[in-house]
Amino acid sequence: MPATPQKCRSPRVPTRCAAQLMSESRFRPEHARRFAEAGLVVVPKLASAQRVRELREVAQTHLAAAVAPLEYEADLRYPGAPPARNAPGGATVRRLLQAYARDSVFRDWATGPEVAEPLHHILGPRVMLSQVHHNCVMTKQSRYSSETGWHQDIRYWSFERPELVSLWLALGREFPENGGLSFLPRSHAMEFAGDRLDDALFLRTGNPLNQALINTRLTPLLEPGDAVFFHCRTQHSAGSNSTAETKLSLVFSYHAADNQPLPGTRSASLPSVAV
Ligand SMILES: O=C(O)CCC(=O)C(=O)O
Repeated sequence: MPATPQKCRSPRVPTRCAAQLMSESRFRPEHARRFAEAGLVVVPKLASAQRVRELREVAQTHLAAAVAPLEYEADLRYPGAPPARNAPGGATVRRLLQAYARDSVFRDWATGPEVAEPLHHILGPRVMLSQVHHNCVMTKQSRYSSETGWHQDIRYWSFERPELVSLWLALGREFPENGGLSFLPRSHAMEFAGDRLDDALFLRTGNPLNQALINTRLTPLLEPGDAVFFHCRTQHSAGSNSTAETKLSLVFSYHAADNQPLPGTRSASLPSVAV
């Protein structure tokens, strides 16, 4: 099958843009194999234009009205974030939390057929949505948005096996200048010894091994409705948003039914939902 045109770039370093990570318009079994190899796969147009419009409208309404529960940029204090909620820009929302419980449009997407089919290929016949991890609309606002360093999501998650999949859906265009995600392909299968990580378990960018790896970064350019499936061990990062428009992405995480959250941990604090 001919490769689709490459659609990746990085403004900072030459990017190895792996065409094999970009799929055609529908998820197929080979995409699951690519996911297994690279720790991520991009699926263009997973959501229809109508679906994106509905999701985006609810997200924008909830953001404008600051509908709780919310996470603020100031809460995390990543580089570029306001230092406190009462500082200038302190009311900048980072995430609309608990998307699944917010509105039926989010629920329908998170458990609908466009999502379930790929997840069954990747995770097996019994897939569960975690209400604890991601389960949010991720925003990058034009002022006061922050940078997220290289990390693996599993670092703070507690499951029987580190085998979760996150589904990132672009509700608008995503590219480096508005804080689009970058990934390190194949990092899901790598081990990171202690001195390669800082105290918060972000990759130390000054470490030569890390630097060589970071040079392999892939930054998919996403159109509305494009999706990225990525492994919970895949290293990823994002810059701040230097454009005038807020970036909105819908993110859910999934696990197999036989890979349960560990009892008593935060990961087990809300019931997962069958997909
Ligand atoms: O958009 C960002 O700043 C980072 C998002 C991220 O890394 C995540 O949700 O796991």
